[in-house]
Amino acid sequence: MSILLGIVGKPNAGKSTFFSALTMVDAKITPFPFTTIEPNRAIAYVRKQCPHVILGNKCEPRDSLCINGIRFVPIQITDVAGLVPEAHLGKGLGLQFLDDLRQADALIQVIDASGKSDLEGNVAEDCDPAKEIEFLEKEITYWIAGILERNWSKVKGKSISAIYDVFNSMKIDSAHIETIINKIGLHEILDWDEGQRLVFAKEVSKTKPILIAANKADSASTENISMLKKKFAPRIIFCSSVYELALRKAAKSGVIEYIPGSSEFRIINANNEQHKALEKIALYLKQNGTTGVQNVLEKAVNEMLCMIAVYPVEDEHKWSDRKGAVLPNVFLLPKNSTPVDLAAKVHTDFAKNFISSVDAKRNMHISKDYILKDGDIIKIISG
Ligand SMILES: Nc1nc2c(ncn2[C@@H]2O[C@H](COP(=O)(O)OP(=O)(O)OP(=O)(O)O)[C@@H](O)[C@H]2O)c(=O)[nH]1
Ligand SMILES: [Mg+2]
Repeated sequence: MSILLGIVGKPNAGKSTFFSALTMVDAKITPFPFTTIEPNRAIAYVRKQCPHVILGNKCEPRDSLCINGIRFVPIQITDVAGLVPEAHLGKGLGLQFLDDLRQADALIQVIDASGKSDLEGNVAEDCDPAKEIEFLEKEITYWIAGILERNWSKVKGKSISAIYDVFNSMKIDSAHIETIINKIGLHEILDWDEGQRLVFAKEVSKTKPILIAANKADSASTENISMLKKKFAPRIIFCSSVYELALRKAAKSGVIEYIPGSSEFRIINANNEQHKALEKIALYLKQNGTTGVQNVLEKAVNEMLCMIAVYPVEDEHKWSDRKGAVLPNVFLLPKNSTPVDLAAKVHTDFAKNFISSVDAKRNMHISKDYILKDGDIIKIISG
């Protein structure tokens, strides 16, 4: 199963714009709250240096893309409805729709750094974007508490292993739950009162890491930007989803040449109006490096989830599969993965019958406990 990132935040923050910019899937975007009701889900790509550059031979990716030596590795992202304060009391669309995020490995909260919309997503002036972050954390805790409440009658009076299943379905493993229970000193028999269940939910909510995408940075004041940086660095990245979306669309229609996430673009064929709009974006890129959108995704995958890209091959000399396709596949694995973990990703039988493995870059055998590194090219030898 590939990685899934969930996009959350208040209405009108630009979640769907952020989602579209990353996936190029048309999602409904309007300046009004609650535009998105049903979740959007699609593929986005994280960038990695493609090792074909070292080899000097062209690669033939099957499960990913390679543009100018950059490998684009697919992951999934999902964009859901907006969340408002007191959603747990039924405000806005409530909390139930967050259940679409159960399978998310991590969350990205999109906030309106410009402060030009209130917590309900209505157009306003001088709103404090930091408030968005505070209320969302609280609602996420209530969401998790709600999941526990809905299952409580089934698990009440049993030993803790009874709630492992509830949270395994949220990609939270049993070891985490056990650590939390020990940390907050709860009984291992599920006889907790409501207050204890809420304390537990608060701890569980911390296991879903949240990265903050400070969106609409193109129209945010310098005061807002420095305040947000001061309060939330290093888990905040500033971005402009409208600019990233505009660049990708312009590239798709041949107006410019632009590689997603890069710090520049080249105009090919633009009319006056397009020139003007592109000049504004070029200025933003000059001042900020990139639009920041792709950086959010990559920080989530590389730094929050600590994933590395590994390339399995069958021919360790040509870095190819049996048919000669160079570096056809790439897998994202959590750091500290071993060749056996890679084998399991390729095929369960592969891991079961694992014999040994070769590091193709160094052309040497490696032990089955070897800790894989980002960019490794590995041949698995299996019985
Ligand atoms: N200036 C600026 N406006 C943006 C940016 N991203 C989105 N917007 C605008 O913000 C408004 C809301 O965008 P959406 O993407 O629909 O917001 P949402 O968070 O999905 O909203 P809901 O689905 O209603 O929760 C639209 O008018 C967008 O054009 C940005 O980076 N900069
Ligand atoms: Mg939306």
